[in-house]
Amino acid sequence: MTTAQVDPAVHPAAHPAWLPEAAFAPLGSRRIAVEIAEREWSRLEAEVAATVRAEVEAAVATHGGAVVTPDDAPDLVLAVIAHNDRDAEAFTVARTNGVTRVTAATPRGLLYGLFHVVRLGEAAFEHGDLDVERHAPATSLRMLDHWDNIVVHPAMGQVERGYSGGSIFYDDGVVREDLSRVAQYARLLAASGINRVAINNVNVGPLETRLIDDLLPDVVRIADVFRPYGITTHVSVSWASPVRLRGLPTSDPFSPEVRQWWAGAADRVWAAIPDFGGFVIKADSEGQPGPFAYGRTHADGANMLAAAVAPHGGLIHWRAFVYNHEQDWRDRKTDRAKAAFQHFAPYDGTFADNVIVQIKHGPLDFQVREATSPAIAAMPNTRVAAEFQVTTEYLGHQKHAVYLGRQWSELLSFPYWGEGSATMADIAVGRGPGGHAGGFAAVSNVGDDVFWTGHPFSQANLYAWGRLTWDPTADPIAILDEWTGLTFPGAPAEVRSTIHTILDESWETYEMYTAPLGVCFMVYPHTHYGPSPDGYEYTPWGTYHFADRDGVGVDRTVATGTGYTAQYPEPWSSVYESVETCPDELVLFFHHVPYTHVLHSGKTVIQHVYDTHFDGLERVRSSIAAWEAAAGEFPADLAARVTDRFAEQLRSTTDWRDIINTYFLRKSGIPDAQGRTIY
Ligand code: GCW
Repeated sequence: MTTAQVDPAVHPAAHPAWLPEAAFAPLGSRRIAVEIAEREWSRLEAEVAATVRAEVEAAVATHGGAVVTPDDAPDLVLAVIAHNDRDAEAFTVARTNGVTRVTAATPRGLLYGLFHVVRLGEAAFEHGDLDVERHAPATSLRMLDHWDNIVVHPAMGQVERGYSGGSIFYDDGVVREDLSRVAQYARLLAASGINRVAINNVNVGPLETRLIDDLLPDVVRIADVFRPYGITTHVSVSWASPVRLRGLPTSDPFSPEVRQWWAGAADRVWAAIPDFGGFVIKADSEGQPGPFAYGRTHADGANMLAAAVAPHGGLIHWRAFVYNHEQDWRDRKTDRAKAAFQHFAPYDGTFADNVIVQIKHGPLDFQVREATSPAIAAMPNTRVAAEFQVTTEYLGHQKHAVYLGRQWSELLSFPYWGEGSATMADIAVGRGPGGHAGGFAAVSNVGDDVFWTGHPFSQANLYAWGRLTWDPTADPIAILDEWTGLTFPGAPAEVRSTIHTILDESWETYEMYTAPLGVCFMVYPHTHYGPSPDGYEYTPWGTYHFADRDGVGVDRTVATGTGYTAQYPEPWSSVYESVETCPDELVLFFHHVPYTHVLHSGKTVIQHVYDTHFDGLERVRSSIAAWEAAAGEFPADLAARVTDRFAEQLRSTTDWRDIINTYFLRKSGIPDAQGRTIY
């Protein structure tokens, strides 16, 4: 029995995701020696050491192997040895004389090494001698942010942008009594590479504000469940905490009383959880309070919090998602895409060492296709984290089968200064021009759903996120393969090939049948599900496409538009400025063009819209056919769920095709060259 077993009386049995017992068979049927030298380990390392032992014991008990001493002819040795590896999470694997040997400098490194062996399966034991191979994460900042509310929010529910049921942490109004599901989750995360979790929504309500106050004992309980898997707990805090919690008249970062209050709060939090990670904060964004109210900058605000947590080695993740959400749509000068750069780049170099500025990968909001955020490249003297969204707010609500590994991989490898230059991932891991590491953060897609993620295939996104934070250069299709192998061990080859057929290019498919050519936001306001081409057009949110009878797209050029292209370094600034060189997939993000504009592909914009929408639906139909042929090979409950989701995806995709095509036909008056039915 592992610590991660779920009490069926409290939670319906959760799907084991990528750690079913069968995945441990190759390891569990072996003779395994675990050597962890007695040392003055920190509490975290000591607990992780116990986890490694418990995992091995459970595996051999199930699969017939044995825990043996190093002298007793083991097949596998897992050893923490005095190592000069400075990366506490690194491990090495080697094979000599029929023995596979995993070593690390710490129990945490060993835990990652253990899961590596699970991933390898039989291959870990099959070969002759293998040279020492070192594995280490690209960064120690590999984070998931939960947008979970303790109390069900009237508009957003329990998990803001959550499509997988309720929260695994909270019942309506309280932290769950039984956190065994969280323990299972911690185990899944550790096996994917995640080592930090923020446990509540960045939109912090009155009750959630109290997590650093009278509800702190609940945070202690959650941290206790994450720790054995090497995961550090973080909390999202409200800028207005001193006012809300103690009735101070102000939250001004320059007020001595406010500074003192935060220092006291940090002291209390770290006294309760000595290895606590830090605070995440969304300030002056979408109605959240922040330092602007006092005429202070974001650097002033972040540095004040940073000073409070610095004595404890804590971090401040300060989000850069700051823009005017009360824009007048008549105002053509203000461009929401410019906001993060405008608010943060001028303060580059002024943030404290323990501040991480967390910037969304794109300048708008996790769209299926938008440009990369220029702000990420504009702060060489700041620790910058790249923020992603695993939950599919704009990508089908975990009702559509959409694998995001390829999208993330493409974004992470975007070379900001041209071919061969530092990429988004390089900047985040500290290999950019200034050499400061901020790491990676993403919004989780997990809830109390039996499959964790609503659509069972959305588990692959969570897994891929963890793996890409560990190695952002990993091949996302190989990761998908790895996920399939772990999740359905021993399944027939058909299972693997069906998953590839459905998921490999599903991101592109989703792009085809939704908003075209980087135009963004043609979704229903608020829910962000389903086609509503003008849903945001005359709203205060700053997300417009300006379609009229002649053309569509946002002119973000310096020459005639909002001037946004100037925020990019060369060559991108010039590449995007000119409609001649702008890549097709972003042409409407950067330019307003006539429907008859001819793309590099040779098609006109309008014909591209029609073709991709007809083809996108056909691609979904092919996925469904592939699914129907192989569904019988999958576990029945999972298959039933997937079948159900596909029915909804087909309905929704048909809506997308017909509504987007009809909208553009009515706007442009230009018929489809192939004469297909448009309404
Ligand atoms: O994408 C938008 C979402 C909000 C979210 C916000 C953010 C948590 O629609 O639900 O708020 O981004 O990232 O802060």
